Formats: sequence, C-alpha cells, structure tokens
Amino acid sequence: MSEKSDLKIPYDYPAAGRGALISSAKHLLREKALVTGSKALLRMNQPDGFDCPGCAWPEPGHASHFEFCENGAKAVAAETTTKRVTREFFARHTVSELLKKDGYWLEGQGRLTEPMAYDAATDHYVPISWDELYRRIGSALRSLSNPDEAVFYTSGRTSNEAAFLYQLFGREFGTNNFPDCSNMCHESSGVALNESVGVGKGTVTLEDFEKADAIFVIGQNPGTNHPRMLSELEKAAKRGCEIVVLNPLREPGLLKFLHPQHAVDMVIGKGTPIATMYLQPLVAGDFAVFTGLIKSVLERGEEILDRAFIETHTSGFETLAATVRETPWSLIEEQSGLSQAQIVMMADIYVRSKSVIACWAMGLTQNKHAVATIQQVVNLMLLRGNVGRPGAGLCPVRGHSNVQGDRTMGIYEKPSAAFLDSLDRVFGIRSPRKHGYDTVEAIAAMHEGKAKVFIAMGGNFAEATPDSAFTEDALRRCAVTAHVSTKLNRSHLITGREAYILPCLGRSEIDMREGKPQKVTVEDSMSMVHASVGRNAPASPHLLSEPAIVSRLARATLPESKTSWERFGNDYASLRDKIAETLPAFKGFNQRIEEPGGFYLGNAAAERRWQVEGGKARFTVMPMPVLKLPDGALRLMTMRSHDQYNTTIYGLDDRYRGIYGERRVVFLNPLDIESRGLVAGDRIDLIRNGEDGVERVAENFKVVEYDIPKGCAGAYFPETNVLVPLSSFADKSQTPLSKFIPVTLRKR
Ligand SMILES: Nc1nc2c(c(=O)[nH]1)N[C@H]1C(S)=C(S)[C@@H](COP(=O)(O)OP(=O)(O)OC[C@H]3O[C@@H](n4cnc5c(=O)[nH]c(N)nc54)[C@H](O)[C@@H]3O)O[C@H]1N2
Ligand SMILES: Nc1nc2c(c(=O)[nH]1)N[C@H]1C(S)=C(S)[C@@H](COP(=O)(O)OP(=O)(O)OC[C@H]3O[C@@H](n4cnc5c(=O)[nH]c(N)nc54)[C@H](O)[C@@H]3O)O[C@H]1N2
Ligand SMILES: [Mo]
Repeated sequence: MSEKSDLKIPYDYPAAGRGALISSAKHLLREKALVTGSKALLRMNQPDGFDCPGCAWPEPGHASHFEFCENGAKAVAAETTTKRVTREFFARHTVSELLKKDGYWLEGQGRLTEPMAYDAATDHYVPISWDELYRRIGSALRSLSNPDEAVFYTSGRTSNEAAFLYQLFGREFGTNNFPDCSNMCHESSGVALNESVGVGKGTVTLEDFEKADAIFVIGQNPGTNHPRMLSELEKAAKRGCEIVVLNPLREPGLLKFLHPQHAVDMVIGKGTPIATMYLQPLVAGDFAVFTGLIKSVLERGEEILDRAFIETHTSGFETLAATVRETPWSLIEEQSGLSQAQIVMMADIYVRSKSVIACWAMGLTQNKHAVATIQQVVNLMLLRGNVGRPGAGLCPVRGHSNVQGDRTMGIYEKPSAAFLDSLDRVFGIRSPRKHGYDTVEAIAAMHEGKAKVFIAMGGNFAEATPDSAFTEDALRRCAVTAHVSTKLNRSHLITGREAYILPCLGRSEIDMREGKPQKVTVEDSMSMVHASVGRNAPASPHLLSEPAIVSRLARATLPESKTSWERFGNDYASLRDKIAETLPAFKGFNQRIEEPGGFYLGNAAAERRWQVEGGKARFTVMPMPVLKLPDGALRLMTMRSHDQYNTTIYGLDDRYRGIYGERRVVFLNPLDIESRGLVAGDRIDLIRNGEDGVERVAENFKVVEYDIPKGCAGAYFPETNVLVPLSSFADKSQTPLSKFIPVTLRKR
C-alpha cells in the first residue's frame, strides 16, 4: 500500500507468496487430507489430471507446468477430506438440530456417503436405496399436472456431460425451468454482451494478456477469487503494461503484486504521475465512471477514435456520443464519487494504450444497472476498436469452474430456437419453446405453489439466493426437494414434504462405469474446452457420478423414452458424439479433447463477426441513472472472504484484508463510523427497510475501519443474504442486487 494513505492496510506481505503456501498446508492438514490432497494437487490441471474445482480462470498448466494456487488447493482439500457424513451421523442428529449449526460446521462434517431420504415422522434423514430413490423422484415428477411444475437448478461445477444430459432430461420431460448460479452471477454480462457484440462470452484468450498495453480490473478481487489471474497481471505489469483497478475497496490482494515502488497511489487529492492506478469509485458508481471516460475520450477529438472501425463495424455511435456529451461532469462526479481529474487520467491511459483488455466480475454484474454499465464498458472499448484484435478485448471473469460450459450445454431458461431445433433433430424429441424460470422466478413460483418439485444439480440454493427467509419458505412449500451434492449444506435441511440427498463423486475422483474409467470435460472463462479425469479413490463406494445419476433419474421418469439414457450414463464418449452432433462448435469433440490443453471454441465477436441484428456491434445508449439512497443509508456490497468458496466456508480468516477468526464484520469508512457515534470494534445490526415495508435485519456485525469511500460498506455473503428482497434485482438480467444494498446501522 501507499505510504500516503491514512489508513493501515493490514496485510504486509505480497499476495500469494509464502503466506499462501502455509495456508494451503494448513487447510490440507485440517481436512486430514495431506497425503491424498497433496497427491491430488500434483494431478490437478495436468494433461491427464482433473480440472481445478476452484475458479474458471484458464489453466496454462494443462499444457505444460503445474501452477500452484492457494485457493485451488483449498477447494481440493475440501473435496479430498477424509471426514465422512454417514448414516450414523444422520441417526445422531435430527434435522432441527442440524439447522442450528452454521454452514461452516455443516460442510466441515465431510463428504456425503450414501443416498438419504428425509423422514418427517422422526425428523431424521434415513438411508434409502438408489433404486427406491429414483422410483420416488420419478413418480413425483410424473404425477405433476404440468412439467413446468418442476424446477431443475444447476450450480457451476457440473461437467459438460452431466449438464447436457440434465438439460436433455428436463426438456424431454417438458420444461425449460433451468435456473442456475449464473442467474446470480454473470447473467448481466451475458445479456449485455449478447446485445452489444452478439456473443455472451469473453472475447480474449490468455495470449491477449501477453500483448495488452493496458488491463482494466473492474469490480473484481482476483487475489482471492482468481489467484491464477494474478500471475498474468504480474507478467503484464513487469513488461510495462498499465493496470488500472476500479474498486471501491482497497483490496490488498490486488495492491501488493503491483510493486508499490512503481505503482503510485491515486486516492482523492493525492494524484501523482502514474504507471498503475487504483481508483475507488462509489459502489455502483461505475456507469458514471465509464460515461466520464467516454466523455473524456470524445473531448480529445476525432483523431483519437478508430473511425474506420466505427464506420465498418458498429452502429449507434452518434446517439451515444450526443448522449454522453450532454451529460455534465458535475453529475458524473456526483454519481461516480471520483473527480473529473481522476477520470481524465484513467482516460489518458486508455488513449495512450494501443490495446486494452477490460476484465470485470461481480462488482459490475450484481448492481441495478449492471447490464447498462457493462455495455458502457463495451462502448468505451468500441471507440478505439478494442474488440477483436490481439491484446484487446472483453473479459468477464467467470466464477465456478464450469459455469460457462454449463450454459454452452444448454443450462439456460431462455434457450435459443436454434439450440432447441438442433436438440430435437438429434434426439427425436419435441422440446418446449416456452421460456422457463430463472432463479428469482423459480423462488417466486415455489412460493406461490406453481412449482412443486425442486431438483438441484450441486450448489446450495437456500444460502446462495437472496431473501433467505422467503426462499426457505418457498423450498418448504415444495412436494419434493432433491439435491445432488458432495457435501452437507443448509439446502439439505430446508426440506420439502419429501426430501432427498443424492451423494455424488467429486471431480478429483475416479469415475468408473462398467469397468471403464470415464473422463468429463469443462470449458473455462476463455472458451477453452478440455478433459478432466479423476484420480483419487471415491470418498465412498456408494457414490455415483452426476451423469449416472441423471441417466437413472431420466429412466425412472420417462419410461417410454427413446433416448439411450443407459448408454449415455455409462459411456460418456458416446454422449460426446451426440453433443458434437447438436452443437457444431463441438465437431470432432472426442478427438479434440485428446490434444493437450483441449480446444478453443472460438468467438465470433473476437473475429469481428457480429451476430447482432444488422450485423454490426452496437453502441447501446442509456442516459445516466441517478442513484438515491434513503437518508443516512449506506451502500452495502456483499463479497467473499479469502477463506470461502461461495457458501462453502473453509476457515474464518480473510488474510489479505487483515480479518482473523471471524466473519461477522462490516467494513466502513472512518467518517461514517464517527458520524454515527460508533468506534471500531462496536457491534451493530445491519438494517434494510425494504420497499415492501418489511424490515430485514442481519444481526451482530463488528465495525471495522477500512479504506472504502464514505457512504459505502462491505460485508461477507451469505450472512448478509437476508438483507436482499427477492424483488431487488438488476434490470434485464434479474440478477439479485448483492452489491447495492441500502442499509442503516443500529448499535447493539
Ligand atoms: N477462492 C474463491 N474463489 C472463487 C469464489 C470464492 O467464493 N472463493 N467464487 C467464484 C465465483 S462463483 C465467482 S462469481 C467469482 C467472484 O469473484 P469476484 O467478483 O472477485 O468476487 P466478490 O468477492 O463478489 O468481489 C467483488 C469485488 O468487487 C468489488 N465491488 C463491489 N461492488 C462494486 C461496485 O459497485 N463497483 C466496483 N467497481 N467494484 C465493486 C468488491 O470490493 C470486491 O473486490 O469468484 C470465483 N472464485
Ligand atoms: N449476497 C450474495 N449472494 C450471492 C453472491 C454474492 O456475491 N453475494 N454471489 C452469487 C454467485 S456469483 C454465485 S455463483 C452463487 C453460488 O451459488 P451455488 O453455486 O448454488 O453455491 P455454492 O456455495 O457454490 O455450492 C456449494 C455446494 O455445492 C456442492 N458441490 C460442490 N462440488 C460439487 C460437485 O462436484 N458436484 C455436485 N453435484 N455438487 C457439488 C456442495 O454440496 C456444496 O455444499 O451465489 C450467489 N449469491
Ligand atoms: Mo459466481
């Protein structure tokens, strides 16, 4: 950190480094997984090993060397733990007792080992055979009066093969109700990019990171959530690429690798000539920042623009330019929380860099105007042709390791007609055309009794979703809730009238079907598809793979089906052949995954082919939204600590941010603490007075002084999900507003 800053940033070692090594050994030890775990680590991201179950950042290690990542190691440790949740465990604890435990404790009990059914009479989960379980879920699905009364949720670890079978099953059954974690994650990116450039995915590959002159890191904390991205950023910084961070919070994990001796700080009022820049806008101030950047670029005159690109490849430039020119700097400053001078300096970097990459994650996607904000980023990039050229492009950095692949495989509530036509042709079925429920709509439908059977392929729906009490109520109203899972979590305890746990293999484990080891595939954030082969002995002999489970559920539900469920569930290569027939980009699928590193799916926008009506990339235009909060309210953003994977809590430390042994903390600006008569260390409740008249309270948080703009606050999820009403979601993408929660503080 900069010596000039008044606040102490607690973590003084460079991000990653020694601290990371010590921390991962600690996690392996705690899971008693030092032997399997460390062997597993050596096999992770190797050509013949399994894909890291952590984040979706691409792995150069697949082709060549092993790349170490602390948080990847924690994800493997969590999966390779020697602890087990057995039938004796469930006999010892009633579900009501388990409900009193937190998520950290539940996941800490270890791997699930056999199928279980909830017995309401005794309030215990009891063992059930796989056959009986399929029979019961199948008959529940068949007895629905309408296939749309079923909901099929997916989390983003599910392999391509399992995801494809799962959506085929749902569509053959007759519904497009496929809400997924993406709805809460990068949905805004998909919607924005599809409208603007015709492809809902990132346009860059790792090679572009080697050629960029500037990289923007917007609303993202890679030190914790995409640690392998840091090495790309570090390499880039070393060769003189300028790195600009846009984040309300000073993320120590992002500052450190930046070699503070070169990186000059840019806190308000302390501008100095810079090589690398860290700007701290208000939470949700990004639309204003990008409007300011565009304004500043336009003010520099015509010759700074890539006129040829704009003429040939885009539409809507004049309207955008007029709208931005009319937006006064005073409004931009007020809405962004940055000064005109700061924004102009960032624009200086933008225009002096020939090739620019814009990366972003949840800091942009989980805001009210997320789609328009991402489109404003695209608008800026289009001005100088920074899309579809080496070293330049758009990079939404995905979360779950296969969340992008799941979408490619058809896990989507609004599938395209082309995809469904293809599916119908290959499988001889008639898929429903009516769009299904996304996550928010699925919760509402379950609450209203319109959806009655809830099946989850991974994830932790009850905790990851907003409006915790309402959502739990919605799940409890279901006739059946069923979860395909590796570890125990709260969702298993929020039972429908019938509830089932279907324990499955993790990605690190050997997946043997009919005596033959199977491989699966995943797609990373840069559209590389590669194989993943489990190498560890399964956590229990009763576990089944996700594709096997789907295939058996489908057979039990669709006895008349002509689809070769049994074969697909036993021989994934045969399924890959069918995927290749359905999706042209997967032609030669089985052969192409034999290549080390897999294959690239391609991206039309990266080749400047615009799959947008009119055949051109679009400058989209929205006048600046003016955000207002109730008097005295703060903009609370919810985020991840260094010791968690979404709802899976690995430990209670957030090392880079200097938090140890606890999670109920709220990061506040010292002026906001003082003006409320508080001091650091006080305990407060976070209150949100909802538009619906309901007061939502997250109790007992410790006040922590932090380098965050006045008027903003930060706390961890999922403890804060109680504060987000179901009705609070982003325009167009319906992503819950996890980063813009108006709260007041109440001293305890
Ligand atoms: N170890 C680990 N790795 C993970 C995950 C994990 O939980 N643990 N989760 C995975 C998943 S599913 C995902 S989606 C990704 C998430 O990766 P990130 O998006 O990095 O995750 P968050 O913790 O939500 O961090 C959001 C960042 O945005 C900033 N921010 C918040 N609001 C705003 C805003 O309005 N504007 C700007 N400019 N910035 C803002 C916050 O200060 C924070 O630094 O990580 C993936 N990888
Ligand atoms: N307030 C707030 N809420 C948020 C967010 C936020 O930033 N703030 N972020 C949102 C985001 S970006 C996301 S992606 C969602 C995450 O939502 P989910 O994906 O639903 O949640 P996870 O916590 O990742 O799911 C963890 C569970 O997945 C299961 N699991 C792990 N590995 C496997 C596997 O290989 N197979 C199967 N079948 N199951 C497995 C385990 O049982 C584990 O308990 O949360 C969202 N919710
Ligand atoms: Mo995510």
